[in-house]
Amino acid sequence: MFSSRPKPETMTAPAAGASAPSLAPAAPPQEVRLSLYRRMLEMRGFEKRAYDLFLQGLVKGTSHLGLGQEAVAAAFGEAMRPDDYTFATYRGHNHTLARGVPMVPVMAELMGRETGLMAGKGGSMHLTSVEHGMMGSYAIIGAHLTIANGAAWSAKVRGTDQVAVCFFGDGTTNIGAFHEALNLAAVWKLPVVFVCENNLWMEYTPIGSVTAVRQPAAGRAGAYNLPPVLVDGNDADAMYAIATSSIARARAGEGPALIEALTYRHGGHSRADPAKYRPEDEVRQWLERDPLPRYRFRLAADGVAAEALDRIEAEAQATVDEATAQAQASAEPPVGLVEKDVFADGGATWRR
Ligand SMILES: Cc1ncc(C[n+]2csc(CCOP(=O)(O)OP(=O)(O)O)c2C)c(N)n1
Repeated sequence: MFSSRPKPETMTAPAAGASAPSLAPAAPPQEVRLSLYRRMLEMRGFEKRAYDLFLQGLVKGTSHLGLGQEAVAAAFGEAMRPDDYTFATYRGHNHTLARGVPMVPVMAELMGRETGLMAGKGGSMHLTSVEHGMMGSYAIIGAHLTIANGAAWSAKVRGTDQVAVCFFGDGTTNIGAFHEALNLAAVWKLPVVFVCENNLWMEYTPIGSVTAVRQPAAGRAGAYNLPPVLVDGNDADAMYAIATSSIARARAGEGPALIEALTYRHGGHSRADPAKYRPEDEVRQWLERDPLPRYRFRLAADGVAAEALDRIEAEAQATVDEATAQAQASAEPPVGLVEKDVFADGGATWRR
């Protein structure tokens, strides 16, 4: 068994040259913090429910849960403008909900229902809602980084000030598209923020065992003339601070950012994976750093009343229950839907 690195302790001892804004993040305003807490709770509740529904045979196909990684998506969702663009991976439930896509069609999509976000034809790995700026969940590792560049370039050409935010895992930093995308984004000063969610494992392989640098994203930022940024991805305040500053820079025309957020998935890579390959001690240490109880503790310490936090928790749970009931009550797609939305030629006028 390989031992994975970096170990959780590195969260307080970033690699040489990496900045660690997480060490002293300025606290966001109170309403932002309460919203962050609510968002994380809804994501957690949604994914736990999705897993239960899978065990009951009601969620079809595979899915990849981001349990434990909620702070990253929640913070960016809070910091982004409604017309900004999100590009996510197959582990994209949280990033979709973070953009304000209602939970009912997302849940219905996982259950393969007609009212699902993709009319039940995409499932967990293909969540997309252009009207919410959710530009897709991509299953091909690294492919969406170049697509995010395209969206950012389009925004730049059109002069719209929109920013593209692209999320991916640590393993993605070892694929060619990562390097192509980072290089072009830097050369063209594109308004794109690349967010590596370093959960230490690429499927069943520890990232440290196959990577030449200690920090897979931050350790390579210099190659693209970008500052190395290493942040505690389980700290919603720290994530919000880096999300707002990197988005503001990109929006102001100062070019891309590459952020490495240290985090951990609580479960297996996908739902067929019991994740027995991970050292028990590592799992235990990271569960102790669970972003949700940690945030509740901090909010309470900063004076938010227990009743207010209890109420947010109850409301988040009610949202999940309601979404489950509505999704379950909706019909399966009619067979005729198979041939709908399969192909769009877009016409040929753009060639002229
Ligand atoms: C081009 C390509 N190669 C291989 C795969 C198979 N694959 C799916 S997930 C995965 C691991 C990705 O790890 P990471 O980027 O760290 O993301 P995480 O799953 O941890 O979020 C691999 C190799 C794929 N989907 N695409």
